[in-house]
Amino acid sequence: MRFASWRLVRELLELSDVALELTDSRDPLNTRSVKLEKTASWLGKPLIIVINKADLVPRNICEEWKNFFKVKLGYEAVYISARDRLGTMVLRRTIKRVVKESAGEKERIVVSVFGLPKVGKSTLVNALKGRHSTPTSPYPGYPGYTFKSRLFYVGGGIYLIDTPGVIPPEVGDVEAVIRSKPVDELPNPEKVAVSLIQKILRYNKKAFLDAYGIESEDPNEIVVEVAKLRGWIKKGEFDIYEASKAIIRDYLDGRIVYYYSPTAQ
Ligand SMILES: Nc1nc2c(ncn2[C@@H]2O[C@H](COP(=O)(O)OP(=O)(O)O)[C@@H](O)[C@H]2O)c(=O)[nH]1
Ligand SMILES: [Mg+2]
Repeated sequence: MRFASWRLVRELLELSDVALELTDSRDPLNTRSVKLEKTASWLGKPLIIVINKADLVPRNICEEWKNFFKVKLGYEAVYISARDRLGTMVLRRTIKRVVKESAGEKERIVVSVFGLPKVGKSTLVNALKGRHSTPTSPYPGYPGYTFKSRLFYVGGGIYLIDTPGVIPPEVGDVEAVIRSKPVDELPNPEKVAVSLIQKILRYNKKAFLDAYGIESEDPNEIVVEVAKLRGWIKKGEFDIYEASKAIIRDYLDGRIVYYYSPTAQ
């Protein structure tokens, strides 16, 4: 996993007419990047907050987040499921409207895509590309930029820059930790899993009952139970290390139900 430098982020923003900030609908607050939002605003680029993985969260919660970002923070916001290709038409319309409002009618709209690891940037780019997209030539005419990129035409006058801005997590929440590295490379996954379980149980007491049939609400017990269920034993003891990583992966993959409302802070 390679994070974008903030220099690359600035260059991508400068080249685009509008930026998409992808967040995970299960925890938008800890998967947004205030630094990205500020950088875009400083460069005068409009930014749309895209609440992705809406298929994992009830619709009314998605609506609440959309309103939170719009009304409380003044951003354009849409919720989508990139995986299921739901909401992509609304996203396209929003892109066009936002660019029109900020820069007037444009024949060609260039869009950049940003977000923390695993929020769904690649999935969204593929969903928008569909079968009909055509790569254009390398992004021309910008001497002095540190990266080479291509534009993909995705229809309707919209072009995507194919270099995603992978934003390094800034916040201290466990959400940032699990996205900072591939799960297999996380230092101390046992501790990370316990924090993650605590976080999940705060809003969903039944999360581990539903996901694994485990009744316990004690984080350490839950990890042991997962090791038992999978039959993971090492040197005569339950393999807490592997179980911890499995729980983190199951959460990232949406197999453990978790979400909260913006008013539940
Ligand atoms: N349930 C669900 N999963 C998604 C969605 N979009 C992406 N994913 C999954 O989230 C994981 C990370 O997606 P990816 O596009 O690689 O994220 P990236 O790191 O931001 O490029 C993958 O397992 C995707 O299948 C979505 O809308 N719903
Ligand atoms: Mg990706």
